[in-house]
Amino acid sequence: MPHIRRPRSTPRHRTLAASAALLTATAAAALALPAAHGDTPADRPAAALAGGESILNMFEWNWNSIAAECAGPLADSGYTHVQTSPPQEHILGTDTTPGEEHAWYIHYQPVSYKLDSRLGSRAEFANMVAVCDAAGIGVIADAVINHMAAGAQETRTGWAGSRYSQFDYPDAGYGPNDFHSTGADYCEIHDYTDRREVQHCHLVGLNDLDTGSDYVQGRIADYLNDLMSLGVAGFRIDAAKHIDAGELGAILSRVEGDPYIVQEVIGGAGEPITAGEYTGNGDVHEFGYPVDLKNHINGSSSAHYLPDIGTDWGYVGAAGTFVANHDTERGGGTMNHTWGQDYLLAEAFMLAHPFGTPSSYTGYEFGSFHQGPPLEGDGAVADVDCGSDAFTCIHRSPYMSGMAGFRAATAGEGLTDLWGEGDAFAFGRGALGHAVFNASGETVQRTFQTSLPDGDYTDVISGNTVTVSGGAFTAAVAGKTALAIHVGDGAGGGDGGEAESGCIEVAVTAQTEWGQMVHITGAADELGSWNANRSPELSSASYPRWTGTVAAPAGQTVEYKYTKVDQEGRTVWEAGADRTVTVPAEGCATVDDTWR
Ligand SMILES: [Ca+2]
Repeated sequence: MPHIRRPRSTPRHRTLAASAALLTATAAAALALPAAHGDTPADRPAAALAGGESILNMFEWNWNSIAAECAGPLADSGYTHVQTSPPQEHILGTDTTPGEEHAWYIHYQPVSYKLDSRLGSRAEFANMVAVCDAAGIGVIADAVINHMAAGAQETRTGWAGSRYSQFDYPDAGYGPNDFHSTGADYCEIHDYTDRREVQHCHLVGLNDLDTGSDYVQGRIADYLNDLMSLGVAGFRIDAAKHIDAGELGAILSRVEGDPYIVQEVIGGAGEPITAGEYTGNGDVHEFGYPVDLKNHINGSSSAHYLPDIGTDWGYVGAAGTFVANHDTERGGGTMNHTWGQDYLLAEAFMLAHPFGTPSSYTGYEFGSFHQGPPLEGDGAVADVDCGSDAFTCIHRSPYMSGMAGFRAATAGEGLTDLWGEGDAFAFGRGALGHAVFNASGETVQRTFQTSLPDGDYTDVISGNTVTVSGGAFTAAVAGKTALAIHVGDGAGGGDGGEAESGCIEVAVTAQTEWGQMVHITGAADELGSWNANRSPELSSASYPRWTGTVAAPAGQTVEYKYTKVDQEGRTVWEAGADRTVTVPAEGCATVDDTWR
């Protein structure tokens, strides 16, 4: 329908360059207290993820790098979805606060709905969705729909060349009549106990869209439908708390298909807007969950209470669970990757426990709050090179990728065979899996009762064999580590029908640091299914030549790479494309390579 803009006078107010620091300061303040809301039964029009599914939030990964990860290490990881950073056109880094050029938060300042950003082009986005889809991985896009950028009085140009100024974004189809609180009504959000202010005023100067307007709802739905047409599986709704829940529902009702929805609603004590208002639209990120994980794994509470985690702890029922996100990892309210094994234990627990829909997190190392990711000379985000740039690639850890597989294998089963003491605990998932978590500093050695069938299993974390006999297994679980076994791992639990076994005689020249071992890691089960911690270790007897004979499926072409794995399971991947070797029907293939 035609949209007629009625020009208004330009507001007198100075527009601040939006600072996400303020935005996140608000979030951090809200995190100080657990969310004070009840459990509202979900009556959602949106698709829920199934019990075995899990999301990997790949913050600031560009589209080509996500595609490569979907086709490689993620394909067999157990993760069923990835979440991207916002894909729409954004402001230029030069238009951020001086001293914060190229900050990550420019993605949260839309200029238009063109799928052209420093993370990649529309064609690259579409290719990523197709590649991930082919690997069985759905793509969830971060949708910034509450606001546009913090436009200035003068006309500026966005990443894709769209011109804009305050309350005027012609390439998005928005003029002054499409925003809340313009002209004499201009206001910014200060009082979080005032519902109208939170939803109608401007968040740190970000131009707040009139989401009650039929036209604006249609424009936002057009954007989401454009992403749906490229095959995305769902949306994370940024700043959902700043949009009336009913208006957001009206927007989502105009989206074709059946996307998964998870909404950012940060509850706070004494605030009128609660997560429970939004469950009619889909899942809501539960911000109390990561705070409780931190307090129980490395805080004042004992870890063995964690198996009880759920709505009894005051959480929203349709909960999106997480250990950290891009705001909280910087704000200090939750753990982040610098917490090492405590962080990995939290990720592993979240994936092992049935409550909620989990979003794991992988990002990059940063020295300051606003620091952006590695960039190319033209300002585009550089391709990820695990092991040699700032991207942590922590998701390749068995505590994450392997435990996503545990979640998939144990779907539909509740908790059984609970045990807990101090900061160590264990639980089964019916007859499908069993996990032990040791957040203490001491080794836990004991016999665990389990409902798993007798047989040999492969520990997802260490790759070691665990034998279940007579409904129990005995294990020594070192401090700050975990153990997880499940049926269907190719090693036990009645999983038969293995392919004929062939072999590869491996030699690779590689320099390593003290404590690192070289592995051959590949797509085949025998090579760890791209999980380096489960892949065969080579011998250093002829260092720097690493050698070994490893099992591989006979008569098949096998993809592989070399990895360096240290005693804590940290993995460095060699650079370049996957290698391939064809294993003969009888006898071994031979490879003689040099680390890249
Ligand atoms: Ca709003």
